[in-house]
Amino acid sequence: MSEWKGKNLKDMTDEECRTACAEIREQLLDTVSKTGGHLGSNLGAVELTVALHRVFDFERDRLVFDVGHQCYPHKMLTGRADRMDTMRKLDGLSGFPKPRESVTDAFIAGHASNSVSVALGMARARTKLGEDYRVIALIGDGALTGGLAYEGLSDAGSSGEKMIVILNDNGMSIQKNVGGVARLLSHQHLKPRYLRFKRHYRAAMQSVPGGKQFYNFTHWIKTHIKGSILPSTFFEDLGFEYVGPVDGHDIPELTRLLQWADTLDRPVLLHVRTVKGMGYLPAQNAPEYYHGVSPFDPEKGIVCSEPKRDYSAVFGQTLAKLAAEDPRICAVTAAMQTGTGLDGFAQAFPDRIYDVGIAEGHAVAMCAGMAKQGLMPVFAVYSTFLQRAYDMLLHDVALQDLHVVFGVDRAGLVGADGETHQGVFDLAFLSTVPHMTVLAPSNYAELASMLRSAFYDYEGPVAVRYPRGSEDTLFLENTSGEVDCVIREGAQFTLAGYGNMIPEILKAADQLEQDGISCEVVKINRLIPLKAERLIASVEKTHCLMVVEDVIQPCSVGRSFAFDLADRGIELDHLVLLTSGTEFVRHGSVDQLRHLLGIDAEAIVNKVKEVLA
Ligand SMILES: Cc1ncc(C[n+]2csc(CCOP(=O)(O)OP(=O)(O)O)c2C)c(N)n1
Repeated sequence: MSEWKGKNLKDMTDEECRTACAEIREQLLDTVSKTGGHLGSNLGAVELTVALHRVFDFERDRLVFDVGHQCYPHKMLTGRADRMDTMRKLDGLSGFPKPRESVTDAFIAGHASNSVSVALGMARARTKLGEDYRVIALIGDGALTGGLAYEGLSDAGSSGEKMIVILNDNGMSIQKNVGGVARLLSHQHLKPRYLRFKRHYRAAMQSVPGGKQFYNFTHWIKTHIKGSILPSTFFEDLGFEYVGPVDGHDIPELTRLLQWADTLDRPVLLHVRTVKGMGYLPAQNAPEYYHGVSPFDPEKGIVCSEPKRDYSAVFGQTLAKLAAEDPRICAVTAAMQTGTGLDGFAQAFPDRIYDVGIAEGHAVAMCAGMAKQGLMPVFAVYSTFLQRAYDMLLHDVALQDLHVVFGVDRAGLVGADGETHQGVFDLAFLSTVPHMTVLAPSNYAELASMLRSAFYDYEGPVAVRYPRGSEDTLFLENTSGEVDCVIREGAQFTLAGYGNMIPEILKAADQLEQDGISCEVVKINRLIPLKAERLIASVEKTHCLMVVEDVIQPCSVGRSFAFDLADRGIELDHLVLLTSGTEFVRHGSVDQLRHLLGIDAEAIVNKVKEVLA
């Protein structure tokens, strides 16, 4: 049952629903400003979510969120309001839909543009199995820039399946939405007033003798006249019954239209206009700052002080320097300009940055075209979203031997966003791409040097993968000139790693030294192709090796190295490979997750002692 403060939404009046919306907004602002998370999208979707819960029953009906970052009001209406302050914390609620949390969460989401495909699959399953429930996809205009959405719409429109696609159009992706889709949506128009008239006209005609035939005749004439003099909407051409745009904050109107959509036995697309950040002025006025927030004071709003210095910022600054020297360099982002640190670059070189929308596959194929014709593109992308572009990387870049640079941001554990966002897979898939180079800095200086190196010292596809957040001051040396190097000498045990694992390994080595175990630490800078001569020399000395990584176990560097050792006939007394394991990694802080996965300093110390014992 969908309820707010103990009252079933289906029994509430419009006025009571409005009050509920105000209370939901208040709680949203209060909790998200403490926990961090997605604010603007949720504030904008409150009325829409309430209307949906008024009309449908999501214990049975299926609501498929696109991206899923706008699901907070849905969680609050489905028995989780009192646990919202645990959201994104270890063992707390997830910031995305999670069927394991509630039967009302129909499907896990996190990556954009798949909702229509998933919903169509559900609708087809329902029809094939002779079951009876509704299926609704809720997709934003930003997610509609992703090609996958059109594959779903094209199939769904022609399928004839009873389903509803709700397009939540707020003109925004994380930043202002881009491209032809944004323009297309501003032209789509079919007045709900016309639909109301049509509804009443049909009802009236059906109640008089012969009225039904008369209605069908006039409907036929209207359709043909309309078709010949008015352009149909894009969605109608795809096979949807299109209605919109409607005010997405008008609960009675939304309720009526959803009820009407529910009476139709075919695919319906309801185009809803909402205001991102609705009800909280700072977020309404600057929605790009309130898409995803860290904890902040709602009284003051987010104070935009000095831009913070983190790996993304250093990437952007370095790229701008390189671009100033070399006119061939240009940057590509898939709707993540700010997140990947490219705002400064965009200001300095507005005609050398391309925001392609949430379209990672297209971004990589486009980079391939740019590289083929003489440019030096860099695609700045989060590790988790690069997953979308694996085939383009193989087919359009590597196979054609093209020099495209990848700035792979948020590589490794990312923390609170959880399973859908952990950057633990990139190494596994990049390691299968022929001619691929992967470099891994452990501090800002190394990131800057490696980025330059990626452009000028290598050919083919080159990825520089760097963690989320800031560098750890425990290791500030720039060792990027070497493919691997000894950063601490020792005699008994070799500890190896890269990226964010280096400070953990150094802490462990300190502790082990105090406990009487001398460890040599080898840092691997180039993960692919792996040519770790220093590491080999070290293990030939110690005969004991532990490789520590925050990536999925298959295709980890440690595994590749183990094969290398076997090839060379080098046998070790002890070989320990620590990784993020073989499972999806849930949400929690990065420190907590490292601890749980057994890849923090403490776990390294314990494991070395255990092995030596
Ligand atoms: C494949 C993929 N790339 C990038 C992202 C990052 N991302 C999360 S939300 C978002 C914007 C979504 O915009 P829209 O669908 O319009 O929803 P809104 O936030 O405006 O409600 C982006 C780019 C993602 N989730 N998935």
